[in-house]
Parts: sequence; structure tokens; C-alpha cells
Amino acid sequence: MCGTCGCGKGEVLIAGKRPQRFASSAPTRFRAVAKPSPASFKVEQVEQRLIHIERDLFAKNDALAAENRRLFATRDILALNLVSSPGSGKTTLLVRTLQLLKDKFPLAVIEGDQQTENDAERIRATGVRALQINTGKGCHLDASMIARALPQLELETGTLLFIENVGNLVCPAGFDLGEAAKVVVLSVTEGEDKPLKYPDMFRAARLMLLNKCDLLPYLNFEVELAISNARRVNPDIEIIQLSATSGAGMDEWLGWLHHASTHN
Ligand SMILES: Nc1nc2c(ncn2[C@@H]2O[C@H](COP(=O)(O)OP(=O)(O)OP(=O)(O)O)[C@@H](O)[C@H]2O)c(=O)[nH]1
Ligand SMILES: [Mg+2]
Repeated sequence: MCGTCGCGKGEVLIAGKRPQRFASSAPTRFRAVAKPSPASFKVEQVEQRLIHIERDLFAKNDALAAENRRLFATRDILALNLVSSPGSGKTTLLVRTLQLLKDKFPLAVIEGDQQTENDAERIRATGVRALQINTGKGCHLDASMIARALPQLELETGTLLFIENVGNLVCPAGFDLGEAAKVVVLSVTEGEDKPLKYPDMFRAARLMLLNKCDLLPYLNFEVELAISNARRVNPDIEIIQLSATSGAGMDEWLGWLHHASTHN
């Protein structure tokens, strides 16, 4: 995945600052072995090394994610990882959700984007704490970024922490951040076939939010087909239809959050 798309190289900024240890990130090592000198080029050896490096990368990420998860458990924090393609409505949904919940729970948000502080600013306008991670050329958040961000948020016990991942239906599926669950947002403008085209993401998610349902009267989008496609790749996936702009379906989403926070 990331070795071929080139993510992970370059500037990673957490709240505008560059983490010191990020210079030797694994995707850069991918690149080093993907272009061996012509004299030493042996396809099988390179493939073997890539497999080892990939295992190493995921093992390190999983270990850090387990540490994040332990920290969340000690403070009774429910962390949810929101994933989707760009523009499906994650931030719009978060803003509306935070407005409805901010007097009921301690809340915090970690925003992930390649560039800009825009989404964190939209969240802060609600009065909720938000920390922006800019991944530079990276196309996903990983557990080490979250581990570095957490001390800056100073989360209190019982916080509901939303992590908005970089808009991308591929790479974020493979990276555990220590969250309780991944929530995938699919908007009705994207087409019913996305769960089949990007099955890893829909398989990894506990909940699918079908967003922008207010637009259904203007589209040829078959809700039942989208739902059956999601269940073909993940028979256990829970599904809520909503609209972050009209507010339809928000009660069901808030009910899901309440249940998840009490059964965390
Ligand atoms: N009609 C309609 N538009 C929506 C809805 N939710 C979001 N939008 C619009 O979709 C566009 C993208 O919304 P964002 O919330 O920025 O999407 P995002 O998933 O956070 O985007 P990235 O962070 O760039 O991945 C904006 O113009 C929103 O106003 C919805 O429920 N209905
Ligand atoms: Mg956003």
C-alpha cells in the first residue's frame, strides 16, 4: 500500500510542529529497497525484503496503537476513528455532533489532513478542543502521530475523542490508531459500489454512516444496493442513514455514540 503510493515521505506536522523522530519513517525505507542498483537487482529478494519491511511497519504501528488503547482505557476515553474519501462530510458531521453533545460529554478532536488547519478551526468554532495533524505527503494517520498528539490535548477522564482521518478510502484502513472503532462515512454522491471497490475500509469499520441523504431526491443512488454492498464485504457492519446538513438521522447517530460510550 503506502510503499507504492509514496505516502509518508516529507513533512509531518503535529499542531504545526515537526516531530523529531519522524525522519526515519518506514515508507521512506520502502523507497530505498524499491530502487536497488541494477547490479544487485533480484526481484525475489526485493519482494522478500518488502514483505519483511511491511510486517515491521505494521508490527510497530500495532504496538503503539496498543499503548494508545491502554491509555484510553485507563482514562475511560472512547476514541473513534472517522474515515472516508475526501469531502464525504466528516467535518460537517463532527461540527453538528459536537454542537449537540458539548454540554453532555467532555469532547476533543484530532484532525488529520495533508495540509491546512481548516478543519481544526471549524471544530474550534464550536468551542471544542481540536488539534490538527498535517501529514504532508502522507495519506493516513498512524498510531505514533496520535501518541504524539495526545499529551497536547490533556484529555480528561470520560472524554469522547473523535479522530478525523485523512480523506482516503485505502491506506487508513490498515492503520490501527488505538481507537475503539472505525466509523466509515459514505456519502450518497459517491456511488453505491464504493464498499466493493474499497472493501478493506468497509471490512475494518464497525459502523457505516450513509451521509448527504438530503440529496437523494436529486440522484440515482440506490440506498438498498449500497447497504447490501457494504454487508457483502462486512456482514456485521452497522449502518445509519443521515444528513449532516439537515440533521435527519442525527438522533440515531447520537444513540449509537451513547451506547458505544457506555459499553466501551
Ligand atoms: N447536501 C449535503 N452536503 C453535505 C453534507 N455533509 C457535508 N456536506 C458538504 O460536503 C462538503 C464537504 O464536507 P466536509 O465536511 O468538509 O467533508 P470532509 O469529509 O470533512 O472532507 P475532507 O476533510 O476534505 O476529507 C461541504 O461542502 C459540506 O457542506 C450533507 O449531509 N448534505
Ligand atoms: Mg474534513
